[in-house]
Amino acid sequence: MKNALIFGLTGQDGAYLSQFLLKKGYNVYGTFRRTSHKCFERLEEMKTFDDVVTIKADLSDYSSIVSAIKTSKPDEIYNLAAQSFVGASFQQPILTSDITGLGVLRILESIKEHMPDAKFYQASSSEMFGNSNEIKNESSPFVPRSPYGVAKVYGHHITNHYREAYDIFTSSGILFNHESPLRGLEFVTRKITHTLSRIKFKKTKKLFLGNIFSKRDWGFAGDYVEAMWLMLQQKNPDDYVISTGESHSVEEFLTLATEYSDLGDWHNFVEIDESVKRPTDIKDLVGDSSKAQKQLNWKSKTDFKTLVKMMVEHDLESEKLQLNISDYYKNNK
Ligand code: NDP
Ligand code: GDR
Repeated sequence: MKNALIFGLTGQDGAYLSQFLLKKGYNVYGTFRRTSHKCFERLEEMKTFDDVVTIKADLSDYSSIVSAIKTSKPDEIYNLAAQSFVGASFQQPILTSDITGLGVLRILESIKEHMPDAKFYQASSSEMFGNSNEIKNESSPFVPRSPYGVAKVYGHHITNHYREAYDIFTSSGILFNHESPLRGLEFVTRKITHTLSRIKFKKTKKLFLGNIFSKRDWGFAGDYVEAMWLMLQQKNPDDYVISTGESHSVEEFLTLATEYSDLGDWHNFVEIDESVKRPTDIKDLVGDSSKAQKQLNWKSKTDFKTLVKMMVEHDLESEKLQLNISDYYKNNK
């Protein structure tokens, strides 16, 4: 049995990847940060919590990274940990650079010193590309437009450097936006589906959004974690763009989600909040994943409509469940 170590186990992708690797028969280890609140909710939802070994580690703390690597003796290491919210990177640029950028170097140094035969996956991002009308592939230039994007470019280049300089198996997945019912509540897709379900159940009245004309290439996280794994099963390390190949605007997402929530015209409850808009943003991002299709035999399976429907249905269901639970307690006082 192979050992896998996931940095960023508690995030959206960590939850899907842990489930995927457990099904493949891996011993799965994953890192978490001490928090004052519950942090394993996603793993509980995916029913993987009992089957993974959790290790406390923070990407700002080199010794905890070394310790995680020594404890798990991994064949494969997946770095999914990051300050991953682009919006927050404008308010916390130094923290973002330290975790999302330098954090990658701390892992790579630990691998070089303690586990040089382990294969390493770096979660690179389409945010590295920035604005231009072209469809992006592995050769497209990086012109990032946020502190997050800049930090990811550093993580990407340092990953390639350790491949070249020290012959370590390091691969980067340049993933475009991928969403799911486990997506963080601040990202626009989940913010929309979660708030719509609260409007539906009369817990709130308004949905405040920023630039609804932004377009993104949105896929399903469950499909994308398979690509991460496939990259580490290749003979040689490499970089791959992972995307669906089509983009949709936030407005399109909102319109469809409102329709699936049966809430009428979204103009009745959506307000544009200027403070949510970013100092710089990317207008449109579309990826060309033909290299991954050819070399990894990977293809995005879930289309846009199915993704929106899945997220809406999940959030409506959980609001309904919460309502039933509170009714139950009211009736059984
Ligand atoms: P999430 O924000 O859901 O998860 C991020 C993970 O990183 C969480 O487990 C979080 O822990 C952890 N983390 C944050 N700060 C630290 C730290 N200082 N030390 C250790 N761990 C930390 O992101 P996703 O799952 O969506 O994304 C996974 C990776 O892929 C990220 O690197 C992201 O930047 C990248 N990416 C994501 C894309 C997407 O569309 N989802 C697209 C392209 C790249 P905690 O739970 O404690 O906050
Ligand atoms: P993104 O995702 O920045 O692409 O980064 P996000 O969902 O935050 O924004 C997408 C687009 O929607 C616009 N937008 C809003 N965004 C948020 N969060 N909230 C709003 O209310 C809102 N209104 C409009 C944004 O301006 C933007 O244009 C995600 C993250 O997962 C990164 O970690 C990852 O690297 C990239 O995707 C690829």
